[in-house]
Amino acid sequence: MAANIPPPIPVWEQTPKYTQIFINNEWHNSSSGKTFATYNPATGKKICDVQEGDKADVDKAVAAAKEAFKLGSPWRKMDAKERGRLIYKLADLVERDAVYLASLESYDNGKPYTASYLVDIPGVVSVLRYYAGWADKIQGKTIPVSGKFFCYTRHEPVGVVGQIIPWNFPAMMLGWKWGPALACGNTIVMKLAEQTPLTGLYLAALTKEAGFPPGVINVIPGYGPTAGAAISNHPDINKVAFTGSTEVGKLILKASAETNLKRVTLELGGKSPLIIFSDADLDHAIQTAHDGIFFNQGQCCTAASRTFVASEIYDEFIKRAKAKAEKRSVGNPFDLKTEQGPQIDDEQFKKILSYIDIGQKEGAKLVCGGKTVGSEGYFIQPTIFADVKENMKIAQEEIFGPVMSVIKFDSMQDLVEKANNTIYGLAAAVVTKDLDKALYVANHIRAGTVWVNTYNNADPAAPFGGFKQSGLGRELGEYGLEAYTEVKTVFIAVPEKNS
Ligand code: TXE
Repeated sequence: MAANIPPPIPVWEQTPKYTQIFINNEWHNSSSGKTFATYNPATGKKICDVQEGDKADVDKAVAAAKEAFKLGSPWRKMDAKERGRLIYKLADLVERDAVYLASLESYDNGKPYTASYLVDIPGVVSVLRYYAGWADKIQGKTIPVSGKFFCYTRHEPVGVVGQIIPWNFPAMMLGWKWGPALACGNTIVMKLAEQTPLTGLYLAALTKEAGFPPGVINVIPGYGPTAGAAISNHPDINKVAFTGSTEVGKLILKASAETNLKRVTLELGGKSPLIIFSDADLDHAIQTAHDGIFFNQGQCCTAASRTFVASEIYDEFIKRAKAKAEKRSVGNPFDLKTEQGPQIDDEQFKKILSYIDIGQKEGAKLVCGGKTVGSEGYFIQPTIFADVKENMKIAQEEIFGPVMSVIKFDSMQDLVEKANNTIYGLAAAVVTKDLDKALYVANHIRAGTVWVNTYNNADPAAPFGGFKQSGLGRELGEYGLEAYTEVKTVFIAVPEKNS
């Protein structure tokens, strides 16, 4: 799927194939008999009804996952290499069905089909392949302890893991969570976001085709306060991995503390600074700022939502950033020329519009955008605010929409403190040709990822996660395995020990 080849014709007109709950490699209706609708954000119209899982369905899924994790089960007895082979097989099936999956992702989420096909679905394939390779390389150590003992460690799977994912990258977030969990030998109960259940259900079907034993992967469409809370409170779930808002992340940590101290990893919100120094190549800086905030309709936890620009280039930056934003094509996600689709739903749409209103009331200067686009769906113009002050709400709170907030700075003094002046610490970036400045910022910013002269790079091999209230733990890379294993230390008394 090379980036320079146009994506094939989408197949989104098809009716979604799977709309039920996936437990034990079988499709089930909800225990309550309830369903919920999923909508096309480009039109606001219903796509289909989906079975609504809640606590009773989570209980069934956890029982299946527990059974699949039982000592002596096919999954527990399976060679690590075979686990890897199954994950590779799943990746191949995702690749086989990439056009369908990308189409379905754009239909349910609204993101441009070109992004689904060139970024999201290849992202699932690559993270699965990366972790497939790890399956037979997860090793303990032998440790030279004192006395006549042989000591070694085993990296065992944690057990039944609950995974709760958001709607902004539905398939990709699933891949980030399944890859390491499966490589380490865990079993999974995943709750999909209520706004975007369709690709996750299709991927569940592919796990059966790949040959995963029943109960290893269970997938529940449903709401947060019901199905999600049932996962975070469940006594038989050993670990929860969550991506979503900081507010809900705190609820999940609290639920763990109040129940069984399940291990918790959290990938939460952000308010990431992008610092542009006066020596920067201005075209490159503007492109970086533009992509950094507008990618995925601004619905990225890493969005460059505070753009610090040096006073020497500030006026020129604003002028050219405005011209660029005004040219961004907003519209039908299935038009291959579309760069920006709709926001996910009415709630996010209204939240973003209210921040645009707040920004103006707080005295920031609306340079462009600020309005809705078209008469149906949840489209918002690419929006730029200039003269933003660092303690304004639009510079402190996560807007999660296509809204760039530009803050002028005069010198290096206080710059890092200002950039760090947020409860979040997910990512940061700097654009400069001066290596000293780049390294100074990279070393002083309190954020899990720093980009220099680039933005939004993620790679299955490189860890990702947040400082401060942006999260707990790391996903991806070798670091991402830690959350999915328990380390067991074994001492064996031996008659004699030699070095
Ligand atoms: O998030 P929620 P929402 C941020 C972003 C956005 C805001 C609200 O600022 O505007 O959060 O979005 C499940 N127990 N991010 O309301 O509610 C929910 O069903 C257990 C940043 O969509 O956090 C979904 O599956 N689970 C973010 C998932 O949590 C619960 C991506 C995320 O939804 C739950 C999304 C509960 N009590 C939003 N309540 C990122 N880090 O990328 C909800 N959920």
